[in-house]
Amino acid sequence: MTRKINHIGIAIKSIDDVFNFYKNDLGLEFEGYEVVEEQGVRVAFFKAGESRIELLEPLNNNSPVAKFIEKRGEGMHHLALGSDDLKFDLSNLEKSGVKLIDKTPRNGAHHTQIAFLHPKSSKGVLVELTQE
Ligand code: CMX
Repeated sequence: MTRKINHIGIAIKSIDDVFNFYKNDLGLEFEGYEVVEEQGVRVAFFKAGESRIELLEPLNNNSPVAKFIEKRGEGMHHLALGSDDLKFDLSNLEKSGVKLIDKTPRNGAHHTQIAFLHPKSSKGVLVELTQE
């Protein structure tokens, strides 16, 4: 199996502040906005080849992304890798001793199913698995 990068999530206070940088300066194709209420974020997508850049703006101060920015500042938030079978992958990862944040898939943006792995297993990087 070849696992592709589905997207890279970047946490920022305001999408408006960086919109021109990604769209006009870098020339990435803007695909649209989406609010993922249950995860407390508004998301803007930019196409980058077969992958995407996902800008994450907190919807309120209680959003996990607001807390991330408060603690670590704006910047890279997570790396999302594709999965053909999320439940199967999660079960195998758990058997291998990988610490999971999500033991079962949850709804992501773009009608995806997603699950986060605990950064402890990846030396500090929040990894998401995404099933289209
Ligand atoms: N990078 C590195 N470490 C991170 C991290 C990040 N972005 N976010 C959290 N962590 C660390 C925490 O510091 C914590 O570490 P310790 O256990 O050592 O204290 C650990 O991961 C667990 O974090 P938590 O906040 O205590 O755990 P929760 O289960 O409450 O939440 C998470 C974890 C990742 C789901 C949440 O913090 C989060 O970021 N939610 C928003 C997710 C998001 O981006 N949603 C939009 C997705 C849209 C899509 O991609 O489709």
